[in-house]
Amino acid sequence: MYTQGLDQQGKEPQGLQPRESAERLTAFQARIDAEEKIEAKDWMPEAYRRTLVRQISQHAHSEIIGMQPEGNWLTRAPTLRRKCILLAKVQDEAGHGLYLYSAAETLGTSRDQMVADLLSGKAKYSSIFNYPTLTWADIGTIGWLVDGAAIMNQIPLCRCSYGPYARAMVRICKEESFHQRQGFDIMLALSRGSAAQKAMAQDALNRWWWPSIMMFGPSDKDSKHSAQSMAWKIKRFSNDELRQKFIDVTVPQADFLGLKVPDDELEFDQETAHYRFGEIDWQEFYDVLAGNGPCNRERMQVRRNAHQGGAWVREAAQAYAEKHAAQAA
Ligand code: FAQ
Repeated sequence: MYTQGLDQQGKEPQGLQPRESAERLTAFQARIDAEEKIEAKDWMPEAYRRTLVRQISQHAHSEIIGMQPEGNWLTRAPTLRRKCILLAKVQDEAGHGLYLYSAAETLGTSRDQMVADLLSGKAKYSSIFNYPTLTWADIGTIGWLVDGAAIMNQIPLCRCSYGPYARAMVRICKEESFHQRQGFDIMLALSRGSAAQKAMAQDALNRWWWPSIMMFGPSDKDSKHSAQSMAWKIKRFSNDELRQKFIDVTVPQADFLGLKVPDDELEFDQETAHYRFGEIDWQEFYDVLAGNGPCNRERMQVRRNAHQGGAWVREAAQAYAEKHAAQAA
């Protein structure tokens, strides 16, 4: 627990202003409003710190769990070239998880604690990774839609008020851009291929469309964190705004592929220059968040096994570091 400014009993040292005095909170908000970056050692309200640890750690967990659906196809990629690309992508996701855990650690919570919260089910990860990858077209669809949605959500995070998160997001977004393109390239190859390949691409789009647009989170009226996160410039756009932007750029891409988005109410509105779309099944979204999606249990079991299986590596690394520290002393 972060205790900067408190003595060992957790009391305010005498003579200092209270940790969260109105003056401090106002001065903090003024820095945010002036677009200054907040850095790790700067004073910040506890709620700002907690919000960031929650969001960044859940983002990190999503990258790590997100390796599973695609990892499932590494041994079955249709060509050596596709296999190399997919391998690089899955490794990138691991790297994103590590930058993000590091960014979150600057806020005073250890990576061990964050991982423990994931494994105990206390911390969430993105709903999208609880769906199965049944065919090779699902790999194309994940790159095209899931990475596409991730980019839409994450480009504004490069301007997040918290410096370490914003800077981590710059590199992550560059890599997500390559991921999106490789996914679209798979979809292009399939949609220009045989009738069976095109049908496989359409089937994957049918299954992934709605879960992808749920990735942006609950509708604005039900989003409990959005208002405060936007005031703190952690989020720059609301969940619904980002969802709409994603739909507006993605539907023409589906048209280009000759695929049909599975939404009979989808229609371009000339007046607003946005697509109108059908009702999202929020019950499905909340079921997945509650742990009852098609793959939630499997994803967590694989992660627990991997964590246990990696214990000897962590112990060996620790023993090595201690040996070197002792030699240097
Ligand atoms: N899934 O009040 P809000 C990727 C939770 S990375 C699960 O709107 P907030 C790369 C939310 O945590 C994908 N839970 O919350 C990749 C909160 O619960 P809590 C991950 C969700 O934080 C590609 C509650 O609902 N990206 O894809 C979801 O203001 C391919 C109320 O929601 C990020 O994490 C959801 N979809 O807005 C990897 C980006 N949506 O914490 C591999 C950073 C909401 O109170 C392969 N995160 N919840 O228990 C964000 O931008 C935000 O946290 C949102 C949610 C937009 C996800």
